[in-house]
Amino acid sequence: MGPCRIDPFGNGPKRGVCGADADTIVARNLARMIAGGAAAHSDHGRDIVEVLYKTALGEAQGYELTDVEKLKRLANEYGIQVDGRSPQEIAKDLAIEMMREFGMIKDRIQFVERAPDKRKKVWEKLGVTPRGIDREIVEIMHRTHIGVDADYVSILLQGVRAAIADGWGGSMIATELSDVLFGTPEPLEGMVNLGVLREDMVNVVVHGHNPVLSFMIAKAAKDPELVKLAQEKGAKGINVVGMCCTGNELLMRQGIPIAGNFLLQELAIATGAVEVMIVDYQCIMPAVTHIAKCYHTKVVTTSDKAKIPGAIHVQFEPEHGYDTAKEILKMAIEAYENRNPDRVRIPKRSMKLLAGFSVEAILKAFGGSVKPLVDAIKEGKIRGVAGIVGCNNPKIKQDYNHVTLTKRLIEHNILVVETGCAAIANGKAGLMTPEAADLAGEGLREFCKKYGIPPVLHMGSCVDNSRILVLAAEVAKYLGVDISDLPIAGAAPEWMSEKAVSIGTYVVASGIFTVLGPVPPVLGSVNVTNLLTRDLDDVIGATFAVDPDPEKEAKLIIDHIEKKRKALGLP
Ligand code: MSK
Repeated sequence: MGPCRIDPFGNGPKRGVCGADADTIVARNLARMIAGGAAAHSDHGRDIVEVLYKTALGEAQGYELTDVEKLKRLANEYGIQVDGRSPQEIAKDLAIEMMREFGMIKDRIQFVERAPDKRKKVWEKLGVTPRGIDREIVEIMHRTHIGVDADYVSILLQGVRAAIADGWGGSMIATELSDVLFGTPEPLEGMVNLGVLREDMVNVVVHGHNPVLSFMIAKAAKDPELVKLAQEKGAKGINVVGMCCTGNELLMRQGIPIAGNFLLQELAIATGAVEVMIVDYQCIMPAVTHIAKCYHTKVVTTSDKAKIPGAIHVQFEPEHGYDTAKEILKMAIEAYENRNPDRVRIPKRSMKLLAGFSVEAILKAFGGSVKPLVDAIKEGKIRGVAGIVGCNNPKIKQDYNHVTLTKRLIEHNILVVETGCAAIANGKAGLMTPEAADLAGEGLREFCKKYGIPPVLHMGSCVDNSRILVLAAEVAKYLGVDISDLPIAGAAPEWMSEKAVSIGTYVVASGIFTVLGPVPPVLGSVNVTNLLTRDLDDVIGATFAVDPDPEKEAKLIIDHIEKKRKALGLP
């Protein structure tokens, strides 16, 4: 019957052959983007649950329960008995409970309980409280099939429900269990940009998202047998560096350097100094194998969900995690011999940054509570908080929107928290050092110097946007208000992935005004556009805004924050 091509702007047909109009088609397409993004995050979360389960059974080689305190806190939230039980027993029960979150056994996902009561009531009234993570995603695919849901409001509400299931479900599970397995991040120094590649070492780039792979690679790279092997080949050792969000996961917990964000993945190979790029899934351009062919670089795929023509596939299973990591690293050491020194061009540039700002670390920096932050906001020293997240987009000069927007906001005394490629962008720009406080307005500068923090806090990877939700919920609960009452905002100035669409949707659904740089594909429907940018405010307390100019994005956020301050009666 299709493809569904109509002409909402001219004199062409206004309905498809089945009768679907622009509102239906746009809403269906947008909902499917949300489903794609929520599925990617949540399937990543599911993989971590599996590793937790296998670790609890002693079947995951090289993995351990690192943050047992957090494991116990999570078990308490799930009503799992903690006293008198071993961490392994608790972890097994927690993993089983979390597996249930994906299906239809429960009628609401557990972490929704972390939201302020007022927010939960908004969700209940709209019927968007998620029941199961997979269920909401599958239901989008069902509803958007030919001849099912044709009402754009109804379709988009299901999109909202799946997005909440991502942010407060799949992504939050991924974050929390990664902390249990690999440690809850604490502030630590790291380096970022292509200059972290080493001319005198075997360079291994880990790229993708799931820390289950990258941690094992980082661990095995210290194996004396492999270090010796690398030295025998003339290298000083093995240099593991990150790319995109799996890089953020390693940086946040171990200070392992990051070579770059999304648009640097091909350029890392083009330095001629990368022996192996090891990838898991998400945001990996198939182009990397084409670039790699021009050099001695091998691309190794490790997940049967993400195979790339031209790559070597080594299936990574947690049961043999350490052995597989060693096998891949041996490939890298062998490839080092084939490196052509005449073609090595590593840019000298790299930048110091302070990362590791989990919610726990932020609260610790403030003496154990959100009070100092809230007091600074109340006094007006800090006007508000903005979360800047998301990708690079080849339609935008790389990092320009991220950096420009961030600079303007800190100048206006708005504390910025970041994740994903946005965080890497501002790390490269030098905005994540305590010294960067000198670029902030007077109040924020004073606050940062008092607590020894940068004006831009690195909160982790894409799934770690869930940390921002938890922080916002903590502040709202402390003040006895809804998240939508707070002087806070979100932005995705260079977004491009479906995951970013899901993130933007759950951020807005959580009550946070969100500015997008690139326009999402919704302009074909005036009704959908109006709903997203205007009418949602009445029902959810937040909307999207779109502006490709970061200076204007900053103005939108500053105005919004001042409006919210006024409504709260703040000076
Ligand atoms: S890696 S989803 S390009 S932020 Fe998380 Fe970066 Fe966007 Fe991928």
